[in-house]
Amino acid sequence: MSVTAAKSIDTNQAERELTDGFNLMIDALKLNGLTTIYGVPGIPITDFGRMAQAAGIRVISFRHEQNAGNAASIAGYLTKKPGVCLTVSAPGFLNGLTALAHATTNCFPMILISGSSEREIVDLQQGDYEEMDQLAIAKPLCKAAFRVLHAQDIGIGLARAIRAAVSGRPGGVYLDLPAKLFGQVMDAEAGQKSLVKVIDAAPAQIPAPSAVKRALDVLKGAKRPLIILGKGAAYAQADDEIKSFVEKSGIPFLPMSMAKGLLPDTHPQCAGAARSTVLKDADVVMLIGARLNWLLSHGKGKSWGEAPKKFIQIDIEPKEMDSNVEIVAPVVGDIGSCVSALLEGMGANWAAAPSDWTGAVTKKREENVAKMAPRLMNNNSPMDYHGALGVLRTIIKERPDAILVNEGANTLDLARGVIDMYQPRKRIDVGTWGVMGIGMGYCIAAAIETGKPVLAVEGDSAFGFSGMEVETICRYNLPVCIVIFNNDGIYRGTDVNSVGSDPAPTVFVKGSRYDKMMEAFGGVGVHATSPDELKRAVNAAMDSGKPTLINAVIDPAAGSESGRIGNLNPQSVLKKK
Ligand code: OXT
Ligand code: ADP
Ligand code: MG
Repeated sequence: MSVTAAKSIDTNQAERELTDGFNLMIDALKLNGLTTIYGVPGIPITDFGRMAQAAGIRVISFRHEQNAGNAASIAGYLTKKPGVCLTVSAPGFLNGLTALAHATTNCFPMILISGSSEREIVDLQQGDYEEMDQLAIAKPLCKAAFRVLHAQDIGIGLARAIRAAVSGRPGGVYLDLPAKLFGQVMDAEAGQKSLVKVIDAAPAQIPAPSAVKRALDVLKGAKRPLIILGKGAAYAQADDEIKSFVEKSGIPFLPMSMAKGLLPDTHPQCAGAARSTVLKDADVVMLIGARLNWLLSHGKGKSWGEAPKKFIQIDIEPKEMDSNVEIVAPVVGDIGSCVSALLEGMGANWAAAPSDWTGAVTKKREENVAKMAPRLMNNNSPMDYHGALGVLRTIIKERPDAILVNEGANTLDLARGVIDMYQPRKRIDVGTWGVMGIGMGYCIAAAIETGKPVLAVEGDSAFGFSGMEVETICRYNLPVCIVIFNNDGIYRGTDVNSVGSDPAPTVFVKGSRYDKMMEAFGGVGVHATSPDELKRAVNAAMDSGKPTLINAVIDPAAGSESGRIGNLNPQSVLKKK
């Protein structure tokens, strides 16, 4: 029975209990274990948030919907349950939509629930408060979109949204709830009966035995095999199976950014520090939960070298196969089931990968690690990226269960290479789009969903996209330590405008003190000018669990244009001096 169901007298004068759209939606969420909502209140969902909180749902109120949406998306990634974001109509909905599209692009399960204006007025375009045909706008940007018009359909509506978000390839789902729905009253017992507890929301998808055999045959014939682990493999939470498979095969593995830590970066088979070599020289590449998109140069071209390659791909989405290059051995299914089947098919006498190949990869890796090591030990002031990252690398080594949030350009690309990860799903970053603005939303959701300490390594530009949420972090007193790599701008702080008094487009106020922002809301602010100071401040923050923001002063000349992806940035050869 609904917690707050009202009593009323029906036409037959018999007393019966009533419920309404507010209560049914809350009951439906709770019934399905969706007990956290990330959002921004306002018309028509203000009371819904209050009532949800009163009913035991954790309601985390943000300063901007995009950050709430990003929080919901990463909650989905971390938990395999759809993260829920709640927005007001039109502008709030649109603010959340970027995050919904981001969730879909990254294959994170998320449900954006938005209040909306009255259908009758919207459809006649008569100018309702925050009028917008939200369902039509959301549709092309998400995996599925639904609208509920009647209270008795709330249960089915939410069930459809949950299944669409988590089954098959996960993604973002939009659920449109017009204002009138919330106040609709119905018989409480019938209302309870209308709710649906979703059973087996993401059913196992078992690969065909013939596909497994084909993949193993290709792998068996490889002289220089490589496994690429993507964030789909991390999402699948098949950590033990993946570890057993990789170790039994003896094949070098390359983790994509968010798959770092699925097996430790220090694992003897990890080829993260020999990336160019393994991509160029491998003859058989097995993709596990990774797409051959721009992050892997579409599986062709210079970075893949001259030698012909054979690709094996494990993915839950059949249409992913052959999307960029031919996949000679597609294995379609969920990663847990696929990897288990491969393991079983390998039997007891599987020959480990050829040792001349694994030896060559190890040698290259050790050379690169040794080359980088001295750069990480400098104590320069102002800091360069390597000096600052060297201390953060040690801190994560000492605190492997902390969650690392990372965005920026140089701040992202260099942190990815320098900071080793040791446990699955501990590194969360800009993902498939390379989007700035995920930072604070990810910090908040990571702290709330996992209860672990969070360390955010943020470019000063990147931080600006979601910086106001430091108030949210303080309000909920979350164990989040934000380190801002402050180089006075985007990529570098050294650009000048040679023709006028306006600043160049890539630079910010010089010598900004982001630490004062945190102090404004009662958190701890620290200004760090050397790696030693940075180390002390981060350790103090991680020990205390107090919301902390460290303004780490980085040499404005230290970065490069677009970090490691400068090749994607077109430059005019005709530009004026
Ligand atoms: O093998 P080789 O020799 O090649 O060496 C590789 C590894 O083997 C080696 N390595 C190691 N060596 C030693 N030891 C260890 N442990 C080790 N590990 C690795 O190191 C190299 C490099 O390895 P990596 O990184 O694996 O390889 P590589 O070649 O870089 O990989 C290729 C990629 C493509 C997979 C990789 O680069 C990647 O994942 N890149 C992601 C890039 C990305 O997404 N960038 C973000 C977008 S940039 C830009 O768009 C920005 N904007 C515009 C904007 C955006 N994005 N969004 C929105 C909403 N609006 C606007 C903006 C505004 S960035 C940006 C702000 C930037 O300014 P900030 O102030 O925030 O940041 P700063 O730059 O710091 O100022
Ligand atoms: P990365 O950016 O790390 O390379 P991508 O986001 O490109 O990773 O790829 C993730 C892939 O993982 C997607 O193609 C998605 O369909 C797939 N995927 C997600 N979850 C599962 C799962 N449980 N089983 C199989 N494949 C999955
Ligand atoms: Mg910067």
